[in-house]
Amino acid sequence: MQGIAACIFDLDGVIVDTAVYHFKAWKRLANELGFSFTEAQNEKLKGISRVQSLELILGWGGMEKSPAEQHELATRKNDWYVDMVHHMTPDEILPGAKELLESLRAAGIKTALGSASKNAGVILEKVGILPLFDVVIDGNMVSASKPDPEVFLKGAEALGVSPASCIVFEDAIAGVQAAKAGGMKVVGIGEKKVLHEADLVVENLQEIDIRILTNLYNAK
Ligand code: B16
Ligand code: MG
Repeated sequence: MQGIAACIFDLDGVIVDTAVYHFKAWKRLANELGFSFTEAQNEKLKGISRVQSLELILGWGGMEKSPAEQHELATRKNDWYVDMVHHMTPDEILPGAKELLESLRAAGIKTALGSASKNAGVILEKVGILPLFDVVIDGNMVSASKPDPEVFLKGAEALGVSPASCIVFEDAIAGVQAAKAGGMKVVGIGEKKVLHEADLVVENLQEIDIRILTNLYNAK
């Protein structure tokens, strides 16, 4: 049997915790519009695109905006968010992520990023791990959001490997579903009771090594 050809990583919640910056920027926007925005609401936006996030937030605030106004609001939020991520440092890489990427490279297993974020490239650059990815597929390159498998299938295609030979790492339910829909094995990062559709769930990437991945890959 052929071994694992590639690992594909989600960004927010797997490699870095950008959710804290999304929260600050969305909260500022909601407050400027005159309503509150909670951390619990922010949880619901994980893995969801910027446009879909804004639609949900406006709904929670009981507001309707024209497409042009929505575009202006999303841009305003993104400008604040981009300002914050420009100050990110390598200290913000989540536990185990860099070590796993390095060990995959040493073992000849390809790596890709598969993120909904249109800012993925700059974030990887700021935290200093862009060179550890063979391919980056981000929100600028896909038309369908997770749970559609497009982002992961494009990653496999760009790497020149079959979807069945890939393992995906995801922290969002929609992302786990996207990987399964693409015919890939998936490791959930987070809570078992939330990510029960994943093939394996761990708290963080420190718990993962190539032996564990090989066992997972070879299991039915
Ligand atoms: P942007 P992921 C996602 O990242 C975030 O979880 C989600 O909260 C955000 O709305 C989305 O990226 C789009 O981000 O506004 O930077 O394009 O988990 O798919 O890496
Ligand atoms: Mg995520």
